[in-house]
Amino acid sequence: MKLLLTASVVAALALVALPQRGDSAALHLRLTKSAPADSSVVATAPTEIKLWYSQKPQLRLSRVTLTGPSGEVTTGAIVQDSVMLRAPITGTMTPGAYTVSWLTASSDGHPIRGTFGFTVKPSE
Ligand SMILES: [Cu+2]
Repeated sequence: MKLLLTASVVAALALVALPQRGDSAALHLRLTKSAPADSSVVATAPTEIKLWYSQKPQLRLSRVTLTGPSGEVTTGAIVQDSVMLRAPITGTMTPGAYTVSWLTASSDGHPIRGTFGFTVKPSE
């Protein structure tokens, strides 16, 4: 009986100690909003990219890349404000289609990435 009890306690502890698997999506943040917004058409070139997440991202693991008709556009150091990341655009933006690629991590440290696009309308 004592042995059986010990075995069940060990089994219960093993369940509690089971590591959280990396595919547990509930632990992972997702992009909830951006500025410019996904698939938006803007009349003037933005001066920054803003990304809002479902939970606080890790700044030191965050990267933002902006690519346009003439290739990559230079962005400055990312600034964090709680669940929001902001990357200033320091390069020149001509009218055309742009893609934002972002990389960050939620609290468990697993990298999460995504892309979205927007268009800068030619001036009339
Ligand atoms: Cu994870």
